[in-house]
Amino acid sequence: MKRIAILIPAAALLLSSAAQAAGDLSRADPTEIVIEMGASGDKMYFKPDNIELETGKAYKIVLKNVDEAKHEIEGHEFIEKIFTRKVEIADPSGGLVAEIKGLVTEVEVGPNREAEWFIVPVQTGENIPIECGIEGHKEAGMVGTVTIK
Ligand SMILES: [Cu+2]
Repeated sequence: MKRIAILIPAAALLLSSAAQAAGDLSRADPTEIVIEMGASGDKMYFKPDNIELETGKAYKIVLKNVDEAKHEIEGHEFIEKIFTRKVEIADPSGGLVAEIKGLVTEVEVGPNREAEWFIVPVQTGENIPIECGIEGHKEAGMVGTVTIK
């Protein structure tokens, strides 16, 4: 049932953009937002830990892990409110390693690496929780919120 809830907004987005001839959102120039994933002492964090997005706008969320440990970003409610265009992974020199398209429910980033998550929010929501799903990281403070206007 969860899968249906995710697919409907994406389908509605594609239908409405076609009907309004508002342009191809899957190719729109994205607004870049960098979220740093890291640790300081015994605390772990997302920085910033609150981001604000708008429905119908294209975003490139750069997940920049500056830590020696791997980190993830996930959140069931958040995933249901966005359409993922793709996830891109580059090698340290910037060469493309992989471009992943389709339903994404979490993104895990290796130590001192980054990934780019291209999304279009399709539903509004206030203070939608996100967290790192790796054991103990949420408890260490690796949580945040997303507001979609
Ligand atoms: Cu983490």
